[in-house]
Amino acid sequence: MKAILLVVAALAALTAGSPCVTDHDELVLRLNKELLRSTEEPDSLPNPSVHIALRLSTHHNLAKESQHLNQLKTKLHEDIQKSLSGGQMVVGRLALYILALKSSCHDLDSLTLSEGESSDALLTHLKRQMEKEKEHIALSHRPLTNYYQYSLGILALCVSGVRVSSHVSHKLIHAVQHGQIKHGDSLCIDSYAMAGMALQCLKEAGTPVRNEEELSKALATIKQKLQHSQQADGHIGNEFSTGLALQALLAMGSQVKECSTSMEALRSDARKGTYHNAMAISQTLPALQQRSYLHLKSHECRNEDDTLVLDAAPVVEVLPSLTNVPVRVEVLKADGSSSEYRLDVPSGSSLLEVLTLLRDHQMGFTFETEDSLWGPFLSRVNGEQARQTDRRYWHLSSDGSGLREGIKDYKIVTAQKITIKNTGY
Ligand code: B12
Repeated sequence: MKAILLVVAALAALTAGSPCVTDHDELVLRLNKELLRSTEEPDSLPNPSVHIALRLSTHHNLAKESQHLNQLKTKLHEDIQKSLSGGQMVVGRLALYILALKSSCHDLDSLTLSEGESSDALLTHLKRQMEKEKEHIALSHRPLTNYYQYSLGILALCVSGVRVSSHVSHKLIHAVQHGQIKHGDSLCIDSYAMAGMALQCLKEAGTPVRNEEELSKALATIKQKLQHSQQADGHIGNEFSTGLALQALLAMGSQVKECSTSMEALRSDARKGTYHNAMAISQTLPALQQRSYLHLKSHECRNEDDTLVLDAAPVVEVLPSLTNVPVRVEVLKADGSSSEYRLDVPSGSSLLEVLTLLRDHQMGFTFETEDSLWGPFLSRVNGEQARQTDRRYWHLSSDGSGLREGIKDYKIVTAQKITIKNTGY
């Protein structure tokens, strides 16, 4: 009996001391604060995904969140208006903007965008953009943007109580069932997750679809794809898709226990500082708090906590690195021609710093970037543009492995060969 009691006591001590029990709240709070701090960066465009995560969180700083909402309504609004006037697709950003407004319980009808002569409500524009996407899929089997944004569009309409046309939903269901959802040339967990939340929303809203059975099958396929993509360390896809995948599983009714391996994978990444990009935090924090974008449907902005305070910004002294590492940069153009550059860079430099050094040293290397919610996207190298309209992009890899971060976030600490390849998808 004494022995059994000892075992029980030892087990209890073990569980109490397990990492998922001890530092979960602390990690969530840290990420929450980092996300709030990111809204204070003066130059960057206010990020709607950050706003959604702040609003879905348990802890709030209502004054700062309201300031951020105002920035979205001015700066992001203007940015979307500019793109729309220039004839560009705005599905993803508009959908995130609508979800962000919804997360703050803002009246959606009070805001309009204009296209040509007419000025219409945001949801009317989103519906119109989704029609364009649908027609493009009918013609060429892919959206003008991508299935991640197409799903976001459906989700934003559905969460706002707008009926999504059965033709629009059918195109997503079909893409899921025919494995057409890719990131580059590999399976895109992020997009399957977003599709899962969008289709689940339609199911719960009782939205008429072309075929009920097909909708259920697509949801089952997504669930299965997400579950089968879970690795031994708990990641579903990679460290940047796991949060979205968990959100989708939660939305689709799966139980995601706080001590599950996937949750532990997120916490372990958070401890290591993997989530320093605000966009990455914004897609992870809701899952850590057992929340998904579907919660926005019934979100009420009442009796909210208002205890989240920012401590003084930590003073980070960046000491110049004493060690240099050799880097080779290879550029492979669309016609197969290649150029190689060699240089030594201070250990810890970002790839963006490396490319800037190369350009400044006038080795014949040039590059340009485009801003995105994730940071600078490499768009032109040595005068050659890899365009989304041509289904091409500059793929980044290091010693043959695809980078899992962009040029600003990826840090170089060891000798390596970076390959920048104009790739079709
Ligand atoms: C679609 C997509 C792509 C498409 C974009 C073109 C298209 N078809 O629309 C393609 C295939 C080109 C692509 C490329 C890359 N991608 Co990508 N992409 C996505 C995805 C699934 C959706 C993005 C989106 O539309 N968002 C919605 C709109 C509203 O936001 P947006 O900011 O305006 O969208 C633009 C940017 O996100 C940009 N973009 C896409 N990927 C990346 C990656 C980085 C690092 C940056 C800065 C920008 C960027 O393209 C979008 C359309 O214009 C996300 C998934 C996610 N969780 O966000 C991954 C994701 C953002 N991509 C990722 C990565 C790693 C890349 C690559 C670096 C891969 C590589 N090894 O080369 C490259 C970018 C290289 C470069 N030239 O700078 C990671 C980023 C993780 C991180 N911590 O930075 C994500 C999160 C996927 C993942 N889980 O790993 N991507």
